[in-house]
Amino acid sequence: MAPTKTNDGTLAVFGGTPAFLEPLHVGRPNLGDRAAMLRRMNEIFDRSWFTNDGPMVKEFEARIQELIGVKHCIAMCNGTVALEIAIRALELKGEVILPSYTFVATAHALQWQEIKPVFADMDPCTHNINPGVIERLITPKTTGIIGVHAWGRPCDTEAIEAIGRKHGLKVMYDSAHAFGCSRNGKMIGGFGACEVFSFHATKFLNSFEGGAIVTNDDVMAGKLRLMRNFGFAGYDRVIYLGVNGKMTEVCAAMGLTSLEAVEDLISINRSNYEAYRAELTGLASISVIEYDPNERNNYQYIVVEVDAETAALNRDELVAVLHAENVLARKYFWPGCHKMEPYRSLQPKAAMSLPHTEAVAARVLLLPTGQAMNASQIKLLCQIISNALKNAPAIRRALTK
Ligand code: T4K
Repeated sequence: MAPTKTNDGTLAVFGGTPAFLEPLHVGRPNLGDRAAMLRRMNEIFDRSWFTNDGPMVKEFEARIQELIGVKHCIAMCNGTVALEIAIRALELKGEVILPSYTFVATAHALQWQEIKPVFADMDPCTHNINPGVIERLITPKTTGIIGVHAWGRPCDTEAIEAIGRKHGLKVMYDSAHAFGCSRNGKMIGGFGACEVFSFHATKFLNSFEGGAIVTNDDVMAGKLRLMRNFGFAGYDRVIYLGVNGKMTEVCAAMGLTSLEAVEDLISINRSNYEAYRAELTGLASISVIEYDPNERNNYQYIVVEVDAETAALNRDELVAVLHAENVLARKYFWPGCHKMEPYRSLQPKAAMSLPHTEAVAARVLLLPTGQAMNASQIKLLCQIISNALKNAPAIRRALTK
């Protein structure tokens, strides 16, 4: 745990000592049972089987299939390559509709394959793609829709898939944030033609680097396994166009160790989330996004909205205050994919149809959680926010000096 200061509470933006003597990161990796991980590492060394569909990868895939209730899990080297392979396996081309409010990897996975990402606005209440705007973005070139379950809160899968069926479009999901979450009682992973998880170090389920495509489609699963391994169907026999998307044994070992810790991590994340809510509720113009208590959530993200119209300090000013205190709050997914290259140059007018994306991207900040945080740190962090709001005019002056 990062040590905290013992001074008089003067905010660091005014020259006080930072409240936390070491940086608090958003996305600090969580660790399952270290001894179990080391045992698995030893097994890998003893077996001398390091990658190429090894036993740890197979076990990891089987456990995920069982946990999610899906027929096939194909583990990959990371979420971005998994997205690229899924897009290719679905034979998406031309144009694909997706939200602009996502990590840039979702858009890059399309553009990398010369498919145009067509950015849809979000529903500001859910931060997910607004199904109501999708139909007007469909052109003769549209082949698919990618929904993103931002912060693990599922998209409106019924509405998106109904549009897909109506227009003959394939639907897949970027479920990078949503491992362990459910919609209407059904685990994320079972929706659309396929769903893609990320197991990056910063994610709820962490395999150092990693990802997976999950699907109930047998034919697609067969194709995905070939594509992941250069199209090999046996020694010297290549029967399909493929790439290297394989997960290593060490990553699978970490994934298995994280899987065993899932319930503990949910409980830590949830109690952090509730501590933040308790401390921040009541602060004018600040709100913490809600998770549906009737569903399974991983509570991996503490997402705070700062109402730009009424807040004493805007989001960027609050982030500057927190950074000065060694709290490395993040502005995900600012400024929106449409404002990042190459989309900014390729689609200079995209912003005109993305008002909610722009507004939400300007008011969201993420705070640290997971095993790295405890209740007293959360209390202190929230006191900094409260203190900053009370001293807004002086902070503004200090920040513009
Ligand atoms: N789709 C969505 C919706 C996604 O959010 C992501 C990834 C993807 C697709 C792609 O999946 P992958 O190909 O990554 O599997 C970070 C993560 O690198 C990225 O995985 C994640 N989304 C994104 C939301 O966050 P950056 O550029 O912000 O990373 P960085 O280096 O600034 O690290 C984030 C914070 O985590 C830092 O404050 C430091 C801390 N950290 C990070 C690592 C790697 C640690 O404390 N320890 C660590 O080992 O993208």
